Amino acid sequence: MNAIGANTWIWVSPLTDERLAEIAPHVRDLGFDAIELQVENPGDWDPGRAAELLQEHGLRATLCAVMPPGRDLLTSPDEIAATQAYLRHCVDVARRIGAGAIGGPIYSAVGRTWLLDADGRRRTIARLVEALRPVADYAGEQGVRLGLEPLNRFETSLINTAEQALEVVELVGSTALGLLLDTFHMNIEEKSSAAAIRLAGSHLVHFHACGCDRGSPGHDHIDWEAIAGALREIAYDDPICIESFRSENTIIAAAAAIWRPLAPSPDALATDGLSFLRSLLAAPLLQGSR
Ligand code: LER
Ligand code: MN
Repeated sequence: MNAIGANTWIWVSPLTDERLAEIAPHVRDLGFDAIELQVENPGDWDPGRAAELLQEHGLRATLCAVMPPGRDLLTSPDEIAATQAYLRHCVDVARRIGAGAIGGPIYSAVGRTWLLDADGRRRTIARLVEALRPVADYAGEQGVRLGLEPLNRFETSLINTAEQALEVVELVGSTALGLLLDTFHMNIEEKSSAAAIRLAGSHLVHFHACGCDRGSPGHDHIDWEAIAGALREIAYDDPICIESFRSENTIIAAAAAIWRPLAPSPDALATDGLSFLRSLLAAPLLQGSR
């Protein structure tokens, strides 16, 4: 069965060494196998200390890159260079904490949307491929994979679907570059989340699970049996992480448009989601799930 993780944004933002020292044992006590950390600002927390802490508590690590305004692979040369340096730093952090992949919308700032005609889109994707290739090469050298994450149309206009992400993956042509799929975004953008997972196939390097309202997975209208069936079909065996946020963490809450509590408490969100995912993944595969 896949390792199940929780991201620390369910509880805090930004992450610090002190906060991680409290949350890691808590996440372990709640029953998770993995914890997802984020590099909001390099230096917020120390990767060496985090590696020791996660080892002490027997937690696997997963890592997300964060793309606020100003972090972008499609803007000015200076901003692109700084973003490439940031992503290389994330690769180093992933390596240090033992995360096999870093995921996120590693192409453009979250919330930046603009209209492109077919020709403009072709040129923009070509620029993205040029900017991503050296980062993917570096990740490959370090033995870390990158998961390009499609986001919903309100968070980006560039890559909304698995098919669009795969186009970039194929053009970059590096085995280090794959996809991160997130049930929240797929529920908005894909005709079938299960079909998107099957399309990603062996390129899927990480997976975010949360309800259609960004709360706990389960007890919502997402077709979880079909998703579990597709993940099994493509033999996805890396972690599945619950990704959610709370309105108290104002910067990330505004980026993800979290305006109300999504559960009675962060712990309730995490534990409800964990027990749902464990029983989902343990259940026999339903025939014909789409
Ligand atoms: C990041 O993984 C994500 O899914 C975004 O929606 C965060 O704004
Ligand atoms: Mn996500």
